[in-house]
Amino acid sequence: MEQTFIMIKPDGVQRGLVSEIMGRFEKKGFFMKGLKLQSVERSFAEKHYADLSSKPFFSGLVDYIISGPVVAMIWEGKNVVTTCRKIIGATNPSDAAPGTIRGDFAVEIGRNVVHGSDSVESARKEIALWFPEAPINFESSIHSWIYE
Ligand code: DAT
Ligand code: MG
Repeated sequence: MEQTFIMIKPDGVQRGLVSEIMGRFEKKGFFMKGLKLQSVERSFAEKHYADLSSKPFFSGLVDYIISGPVVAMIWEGKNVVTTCRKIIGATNPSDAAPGTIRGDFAVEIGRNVVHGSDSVESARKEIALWFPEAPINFESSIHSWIYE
């Protein structure tokens, strides 16, 4: 089944929003297939955001991502990439609808608390980068209560 990479950024960790953010994906009916608290090195953050390296905000973005530990996660489910982006909300929290994570918990674009892969292809790349170890394979016992 489809997987996505979700990261709770340093501000989300410091502000104690980890369980709130994880709970939204969990309660939706997606399954956590990877989880770790991780300090991020500059070169690793630059790799994660390589597509944005020409943007004027790139160095500030990298400084922010390495400013404290992050929570890196794999989530699995039907249409999980697109649906998690909807749950997360617009990049700029000023444009993010109430009810989305960024709409509810963030104000500034440079402190938008959470990352989610933007396509199945980037999810595949990001999962490979953040979780090089063998994936954990299990099926939740409530799977058939959520999926037909
Ligand atoms: P998203 O995180 O919604 O996928 P993105 O991939 O375009 O957005 O950008 C990655 C992060 O970079 C984003 O979460 C916040 C920051 N960012 C994006 N556009 C920005 C801008 N115009 N000014 C400052 N930071 C920006
Ligand atoms: Mg992005």
